[in-house]
Amino acid sequence: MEILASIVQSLEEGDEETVSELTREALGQGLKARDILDKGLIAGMNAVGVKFREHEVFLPDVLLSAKAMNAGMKHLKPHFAKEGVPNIGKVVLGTVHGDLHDIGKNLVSIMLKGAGFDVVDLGKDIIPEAFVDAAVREEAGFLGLSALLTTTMPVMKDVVDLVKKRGLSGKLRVIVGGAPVSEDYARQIGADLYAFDAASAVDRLKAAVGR
Ligand code: B1M
Repeated sequence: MEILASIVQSLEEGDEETVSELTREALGQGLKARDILDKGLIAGMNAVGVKFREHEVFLPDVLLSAKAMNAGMKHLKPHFAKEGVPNIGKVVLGTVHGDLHDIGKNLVSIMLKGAGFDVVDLGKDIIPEAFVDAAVREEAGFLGLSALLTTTMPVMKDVVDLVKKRGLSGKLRVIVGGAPVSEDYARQIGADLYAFDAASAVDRLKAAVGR
């Protein structure tokens, strides 16, 4: 079986050790980090998501797959986060309150750092006040919000509203993303920017700082 398919399969099985080994091996074979991520780790996680929705696998299985994904991502991280890239802007990033999904947000963080952004990652389950306080404290130009649940998407609006209430609109721009979030939704809640995935988050933010 080709190595990317093996990564998908091991990730579905939640086999952390094998995913880690295969990811390292794939890099050794000269495969691009981006391909290993998209066609191996993300493809595997998507397959797990489908099985989870269809009740073929359950939460503990998904957690094992998530751990396996992180084990693979550890090897890819240095390939995305090039050292010595000049700092082109500061982003305070996190997953919104009530939401514990952080794999996609971590990817966004890695890719932004790789593109030269200074990223302050607050983690997950972050309340609106904590987002805005951190952005002010860090003198960040951007707030990056991630949500994976339809039930936590409204927290993004709370953050946008708080940015406005504190008179920070324009100075502090909000970028939102995550599987259930759309360009339309971003517009509806008054967010400044939307990105479909980590790569487009880099593109959107680079464009916003004129790069
Ligand atoms: Co949960 N989960 N989960 N889960 N989980 C989903 C999201 C779900 C779609 C699964 C399903 O039903 N098919 C579903 C949500 C349904 C909905 O709201 N419509 C769901 C559910 C229901 C739940 C629970 C409620 C289950 C329960 O308890 N009954 C529970 C909620 C817990 C909570 O958050 N309060 C729950 C728990 C969990 C785990 C803890 C087990 C685990 C998370 C582990 C972790 O993150 N550390 C988990 C996982 C892993 C998933 C799936 C399977 C995979 C998510 C993932 O990591 N994808 C997911 C199904 C799926 O999405 N296929 C599912 C890989 C990742 C790379 O993609 O996060 O989409 P993603 O990130 C992308 C883009 O979205 C984008 O870029 C990333 C990649 O380029 N992006 C941004 C993300 N943030 C961005 C920010 C940006 C820009 C782009 O700018 C700032």
